[in-house]
Amino acid sequence: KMKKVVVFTTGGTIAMKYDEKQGGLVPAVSGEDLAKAVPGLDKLAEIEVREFSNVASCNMSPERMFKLSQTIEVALTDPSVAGAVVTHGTDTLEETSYFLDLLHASEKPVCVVGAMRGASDTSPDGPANIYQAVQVAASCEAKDKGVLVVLNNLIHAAAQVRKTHSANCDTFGSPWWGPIGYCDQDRVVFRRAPLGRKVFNPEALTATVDLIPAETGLGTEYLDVAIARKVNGIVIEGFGRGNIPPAMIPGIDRARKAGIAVVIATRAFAGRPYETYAYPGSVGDSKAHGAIRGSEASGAQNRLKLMVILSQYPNLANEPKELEALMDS
Ligand code: DAS
Repeated sequence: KMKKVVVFTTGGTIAMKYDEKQGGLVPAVSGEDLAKAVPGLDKLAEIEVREFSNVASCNMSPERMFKLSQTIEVALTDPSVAGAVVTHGTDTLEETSYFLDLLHASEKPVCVVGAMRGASDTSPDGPANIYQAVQVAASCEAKDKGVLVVLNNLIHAAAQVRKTHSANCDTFGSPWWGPIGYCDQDRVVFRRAPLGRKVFNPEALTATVDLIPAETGLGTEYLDVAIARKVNGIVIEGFGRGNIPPAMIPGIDRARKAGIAVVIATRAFAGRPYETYAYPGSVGDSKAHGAIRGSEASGAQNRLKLMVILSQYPNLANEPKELEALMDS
């Protein structure tokens, strides 16, 4: 019997066409049309298309990601459903994929897919990418590997993938790690599996978290704005090992006094932030002022993770050791 795959469409260039009046690509293609544009899709699996939204991915928000996650997980509880595919704009695809991965306990595959060329462009990449995403979602090999990103024949783990080029079709990469598999004509080939996934299950997404990039010469300006906004957490994207301008440190003090969790991430593509150094602005210094280490994921991903964790365990904002154990994993 043919496997069933549910395709959730959210929008993105994959579902866009050129509009002469507006002079650019705009959302134009329905979920049904998307599936119809893929020759041979019906031979891979029984497809059910559900339109979740049709927006450019700059409109994605953590709240929408949470709703999408809940919708997918409910669909996957149906024993007749083998896996899910999500079509998504590539701009924030790595955020939504990571968010879905954080909440994905089922062993069934969820594949997130996009396209760099619009549906009306010459040689659109969307149809081939959708074909491959369904191929992966319907495969036994993809089971128990969390949320996967499938584009340009390659399969990436959600926690490792980044959009690396603003326009090229070969844009998704997993810096330092590489893809975990690829799609071939007859089957899906995996060579690695992501390790160390931790799954959370907050009832609602209640926590707010701001992401603040360290900038050379920066003081407490943005930290003070976040404190005034009464966020529950702040992720600072530091340099290299997580070092930040020393003039930001008094802002960490003020945030911690207000009960706001402060997490240090790195703007480097890979590697963990760590208290290697003891000079002003180092992670050692930030930690002495109440901040904690995040993980080797991007600042944006650390932000989403902190939102999820503080939504599930609000009291951890004032338990730095326990919070760090969850964040740096
Ligand atoms: N249109 C952009 C987006 O929605 C880019 C894309 O989808 O490739 O993210």
